[in-house]
Amino acid sequence: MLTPSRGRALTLPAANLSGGMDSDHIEKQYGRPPPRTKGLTYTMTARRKLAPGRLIAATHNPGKARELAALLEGGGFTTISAAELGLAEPEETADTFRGNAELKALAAARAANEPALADDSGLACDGLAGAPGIYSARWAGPNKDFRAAMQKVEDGLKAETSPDGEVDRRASFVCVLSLAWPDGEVESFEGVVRGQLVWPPRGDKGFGYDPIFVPEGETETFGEMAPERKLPMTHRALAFQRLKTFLLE
Ligand code: ITT
Repeated sequence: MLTPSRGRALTLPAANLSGGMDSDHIEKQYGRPPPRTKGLTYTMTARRKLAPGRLIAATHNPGKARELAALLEGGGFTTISAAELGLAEPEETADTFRGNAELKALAAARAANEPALADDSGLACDGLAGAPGIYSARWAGPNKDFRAAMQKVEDGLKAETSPDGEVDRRASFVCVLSLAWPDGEVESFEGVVRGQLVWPPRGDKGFGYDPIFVPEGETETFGEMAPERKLPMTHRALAFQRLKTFLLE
């Protein structure tokens, strides 16, 4: 069990503060919130680090598995997915991205007796009050028909057209990455990328909702971008950057 370090002040990335993830985590683990010092600075705990080696990508989604492997390569990690290991796919019973990411990471880590990294992610549309959100995979149905899921998003947005004919096309891709150890320790980090939804879908290079999402400041959809161009600007890469800062370096 880790003990809180004394007096090691660290400024957290903004998303961790606004998401309250780190203060939640500290409160859960030590029974009290982190001491607040000046401004946005918390006195942090010394966290368990992950040693390079094999890491389980606790996913059955090949698009995610590819992106997680690309993010981890170079740091001395090789990944193997839960699908490749034949691990069961746990039911996503939580009502938050973080809850589902943690349950997937813990299930894989316990089943394989090795650390595991899970990703729970999705598309949150402003015009649909955040839907499909944690239901992003479920909107594609059992056959994983993302053409139908994207059509459902578009139909939903059109149905919400304002009286002056405006369709709110703003959206976010959200990702929570959770790293779990077999003894039940788990750490989570969030990344969000803002963008605009387009119709019709464009490009076939990505997966899921990529063909309808244009990230802020870009003109191409994620589906039109080469994987090396898409990955660094994703919700997944942002979450990974935070995880790396705290757990890998
Ligand atoms: P695992 O639970 O096995 O990881 P899943 O596909 O069921 O796979 P989620 O429950 O996290 O994963 O569902 C997230 C869905 O959101 C996913 O199926 C994608 O369609 C979509 N999504 C997430 N990240 C995406 C990205 O970078 N590009 C396009 N779509 C994405």
